[in-house]
Amino acid sequence: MSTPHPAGPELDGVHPAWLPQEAFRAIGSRRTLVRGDGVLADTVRAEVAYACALHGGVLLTDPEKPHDLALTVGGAPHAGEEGFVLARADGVTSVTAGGPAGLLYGLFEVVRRGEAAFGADLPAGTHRPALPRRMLDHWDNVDVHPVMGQVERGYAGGSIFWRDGEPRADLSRVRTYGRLLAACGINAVAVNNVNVHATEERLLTDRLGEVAAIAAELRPYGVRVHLSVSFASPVTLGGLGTADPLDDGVRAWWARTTERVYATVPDFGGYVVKADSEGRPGPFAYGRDHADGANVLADALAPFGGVVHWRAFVYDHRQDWRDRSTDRARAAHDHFAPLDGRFRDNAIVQVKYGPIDFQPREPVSPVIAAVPRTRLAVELQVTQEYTGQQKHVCYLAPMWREVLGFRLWGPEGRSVADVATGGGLVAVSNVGDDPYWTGHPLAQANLYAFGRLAWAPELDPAAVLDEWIGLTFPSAAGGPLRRALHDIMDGSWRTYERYTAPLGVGFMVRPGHHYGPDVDGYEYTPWGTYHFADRDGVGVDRTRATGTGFTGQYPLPWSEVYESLDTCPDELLLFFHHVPYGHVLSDGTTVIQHIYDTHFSGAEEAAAMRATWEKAAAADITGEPGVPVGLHARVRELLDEQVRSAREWRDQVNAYFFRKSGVPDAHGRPLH
Ligand code: BDP
Repeated sequence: MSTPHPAGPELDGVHPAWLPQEAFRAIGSRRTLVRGDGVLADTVRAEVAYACALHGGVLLTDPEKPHDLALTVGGAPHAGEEGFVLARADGVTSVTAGGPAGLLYGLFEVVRRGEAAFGADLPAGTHRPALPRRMLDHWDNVDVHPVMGQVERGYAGGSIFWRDGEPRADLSRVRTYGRLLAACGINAVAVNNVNVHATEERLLTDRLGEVAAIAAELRPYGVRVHLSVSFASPVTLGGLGTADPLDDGVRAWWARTTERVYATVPDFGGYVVKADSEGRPGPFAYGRDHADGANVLADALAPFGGVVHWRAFVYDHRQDWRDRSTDRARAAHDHFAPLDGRFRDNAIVQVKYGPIDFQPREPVSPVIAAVPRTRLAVELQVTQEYTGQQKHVCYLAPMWREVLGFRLWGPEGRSVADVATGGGLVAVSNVGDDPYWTGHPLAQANLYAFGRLAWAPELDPAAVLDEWIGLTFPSAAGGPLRRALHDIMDGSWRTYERYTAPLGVGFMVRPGHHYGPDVDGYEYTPWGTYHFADRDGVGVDRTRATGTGFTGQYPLPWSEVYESLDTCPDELLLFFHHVPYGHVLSDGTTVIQHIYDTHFSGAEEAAAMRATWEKAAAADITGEPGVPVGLHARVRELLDEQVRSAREWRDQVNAYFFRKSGVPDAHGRPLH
């Protein structure tokens, strides 16, 4: 179908992210035997040949020749298509893969381990992904959208697929992207925005060739392509009078259209749909529900083994803020819990991790516990829409680790990751055509960590960061840089949380673009994102006793834990409760004093991050082969902005709550 990477994957002017040439030294300086057929095995051979050309080793195909590393497909059926067994004995490291994809992932596991893969003997260990689909959704537009630009919520330049309405002529960067994704375990990409505008709609029909061209670049790295489609397509593209999912003509249109997709892209992954959400068309217009809607697409995809990812992000964005019964947090559960059991087997309900919208702190969405007879995927946001927009360092793996490990039915019950084994883990991509891929060079770690946690949700975020550092800065990784990056990044999500909206209340961002503070920005809008601060207190009462009843959407023990002020975790207090400023938290501080303290310390921590980066630079990290000078300067500039912005957050939030409450800071610090 397609040839593997023809040559070196380095691109002119583009930073090679976590696979610079140096990362291949351990493999590239050895004798490696590769056995297997097909496009993925060819990729592995090309990768090994490339590494050997760089570092003087040899690629072998004859098993009789002595070798240091053997990469073989077959002989490990228990590892599954994507899994492999890794061992070292008698001076030979071996990867025995369950299928060709396992060979590719096994290769990158050896790359990750570097010299350690060729050291002491290693008992045979089976590696296989915990989640079947590990997917990135690109919110890329084909045309430049007048408000959202080329990439909606994109903070890394333009799209790597499209530019100004046209496909990019040179897709070699997409090939390199596929390589980076394979190296952290990602196996699926949706190439266009969930908000499917007129031009993007046509990717499904007359612009399908563009999708096929992208698929051809990603295929050698085991990444399948998915497409976001509009529910209204039978009308807008097919010229039918209706998109009613129960209409025979509509069903036939989806079936025909999907057949053509597979004729063009035989390994096409499936559709992603945002329906009846923020103005997108959906089944409600025809009096149908979301199971009806998802199933018509699922039926069209089923003969070809495709899946539809149907998003549960369904709510009314024009609600009346005075009527608390319309609590936006409730919406997804209200819509989807009653539909459990009605979705086809290849319809996957894709649920954002929290009930509102990718805030730095939310409780886990109750929908994840509410549809046991439905295949479910959890959606994260790698692009940092609400977490500093890739101007701020905010390493998100600790948050994702908490979400994935959250036990929905209490300590003995299943975790979010367990539930997601039915569908997978999805995230909105943070990649664009920026030379560093992600705008902020350190934001690459989020992309890498997403893939690794989707493969193994129990991984320790600091260990994942360590892997990323080792793979990204192999020459400098043993020195002060490793320590400096841990100091800056390990705790950066909590730092961000401290200087932004307090105690889980969320959404104190500037309306529209969502960068920087505006405490009341969304307070009187219809979007359903409120903090209800007045002179006496703050927070949203979502209890059953006196509030919106949202706590009742959780199973035990959480419905009770969140309902009670005595047991609700502090970090989610204002998400679930409206409390007076004098309410005392578990550490003995009042809510108002906690707001002041965290905002002072958060802004100080941001300044400390900048100092750490400067100090590490003064030691020995500038200049090749450590951290390239350009990268160092980019991070420094961005840290300047982070420090400025963190102070702005501190001052606005503190001043706001001081003026509302009239309570001074216990330590006499200025509140502006
Ligand atoms: C919100 C974004 C918006 C997306 C929406 C979604 O602000 O741009 O379209 O999520 O997930 O967070 O569909």
